[in-house]
Amino acid sequence: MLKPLSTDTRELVSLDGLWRFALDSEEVPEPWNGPLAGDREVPVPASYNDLFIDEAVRDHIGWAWYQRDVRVPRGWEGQRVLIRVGAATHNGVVYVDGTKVAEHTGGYTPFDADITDVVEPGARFRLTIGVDNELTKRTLPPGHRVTGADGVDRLTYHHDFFNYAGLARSVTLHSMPREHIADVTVTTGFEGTTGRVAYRIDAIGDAEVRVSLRDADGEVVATGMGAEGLLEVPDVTLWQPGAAYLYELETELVRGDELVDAYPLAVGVRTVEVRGQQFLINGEPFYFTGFGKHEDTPVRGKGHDPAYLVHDFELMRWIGANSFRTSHYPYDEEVLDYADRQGFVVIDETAAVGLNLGVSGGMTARNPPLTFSEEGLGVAMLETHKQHLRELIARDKNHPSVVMWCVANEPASQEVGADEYFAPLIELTRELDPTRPTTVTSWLMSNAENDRVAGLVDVIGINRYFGWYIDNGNLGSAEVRLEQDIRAWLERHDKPVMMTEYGADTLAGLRSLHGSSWSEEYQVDYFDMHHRVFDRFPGFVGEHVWNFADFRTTAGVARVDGNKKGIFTRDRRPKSAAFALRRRWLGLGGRKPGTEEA
Ligand code: BDP
Repeated sequence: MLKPLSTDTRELVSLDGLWRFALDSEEVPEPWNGPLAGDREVPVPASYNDLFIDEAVRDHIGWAWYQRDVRVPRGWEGQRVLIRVGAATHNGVVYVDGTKVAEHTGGYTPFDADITDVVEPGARFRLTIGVDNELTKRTLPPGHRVTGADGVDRLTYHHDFFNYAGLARSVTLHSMPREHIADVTVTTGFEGTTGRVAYRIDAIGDAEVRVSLRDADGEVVATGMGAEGLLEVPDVTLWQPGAAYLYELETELVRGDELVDAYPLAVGVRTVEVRGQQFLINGEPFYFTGFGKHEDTPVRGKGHDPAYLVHDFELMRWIGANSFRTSHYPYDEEVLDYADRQGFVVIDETAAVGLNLGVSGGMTARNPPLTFSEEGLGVAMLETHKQHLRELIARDKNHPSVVMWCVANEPASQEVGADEYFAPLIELTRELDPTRPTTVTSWLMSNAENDRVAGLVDVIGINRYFGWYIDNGNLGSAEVRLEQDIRAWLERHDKPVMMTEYGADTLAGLRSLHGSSWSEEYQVDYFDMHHRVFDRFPGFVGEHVWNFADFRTTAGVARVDGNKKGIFTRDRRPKSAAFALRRRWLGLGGRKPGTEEA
């Protein structure tokens, strides 16, 4: 799915800014039919939950309505006119005046509403977008309503981060010609000094397709005709972790001298491969250092914020991180564009978190049904999950920064039915993108012996909390367990194994002479212990600390004002562990500990 851009043939108008806002509880039955009730306004992009001093907004369950007036530019006569919604969490519906023009499910992927037939260039219309945050057995992530003893409904779910809602990403009015480039797919490779860019253009209409590839100086280095082809790039400069280099693929539809449509795409030439227990980028072993992150900031919630984007990358560079995982959902597209330009490596994850009915808000649930049984999440969830994968890969397939698809985080992979559930998903992922490896992160209760999913994926990602949820305060015992756990995975599977999560809650400023848990000293000791263990295994391919920063969670006994496993606080101040990690990671420089190059 191509991002809206302004090109020689396309235009866009940002609809970001303040919109009128109302909850469904405050509304008339058909809010799109007139101005919204009340005088609330909210910014787009932002989650709405933390904006007001009002629990009704913060804890709202169900539909909320956004509205503004929009004018279609006069010059758009004869063009297709669309509205791109970057994300509506988790269900979205779009109305132009009284007409419904789009509906979408999935809170972290974009969708378009084609409004060509219901608007007039030069005229104004009322745009209303409904956003529903309810989680059910059919949504990803899953969740459900629980009625308390007080008769009040609350949402519960099987993950800890707060269920922020709203229009957290940009909304754009955009135009494109009726005959247009609908999609572009590139895959890249190289042999010796010659780069290869295979491309496929899906076009609407019968105009001719023409492509040219420009280097970073704007020089044309290869050209092609036709909807599919292979471009050869002499003396190619590769896209490398930490040393991004981007070409631009200019795709055009032409009829004689007429330019029908044009769309430019950034292309990084690189390869990704799993060989034995190695993870190779451009044929070189790559060692992941970095984080599981969240889109989470004060006040804005999950609202995309380019200032935090730039600052977070700056902090990651400072600390020596070369990569991150988009835990636990696809991030704003701008994050990936920026990673492409900045040379960060990304593990791109779906919103499939909490496929684990044995966990409730981070705690163990009582007598849950088997997660993948019909009584649990069942076949309906499999269909939802497939749709999420299709949308993620359609959106992110061309990013050189993305080196692996994470199909799910911490499912109940030890339960009966997990293999039957995941086999078709992994197959679908490979069918949609044969060029990137797959992973599913494994939770603490699933180990090399009882796991049923690791055999299906290319890379084994383990989330481990020895020294936190198990052996809290006892790093000696935790070290033994951790070593046994990693050894067992490496012995059972001839696949790369990496740590996709390890972390300890730490209250910034709490110091301890005894290294007691929750203190900054404990977090440092906890990581030292892990790194000692990792370095004993040459087959290990990386370490992603949980989490980059403290983040907001649901209320609960296990969380004090949120999840405090951040290396940075929520406002991005370093804890002591940041300096210790920096020493280690800058020293490693992206290479496996113990290898000659390190
Ligand atoms: C893991 C989850 C992650 C949690 C973390 C924790 O993957 O989302 O935040 O545990 O408990 O199980 O801190």
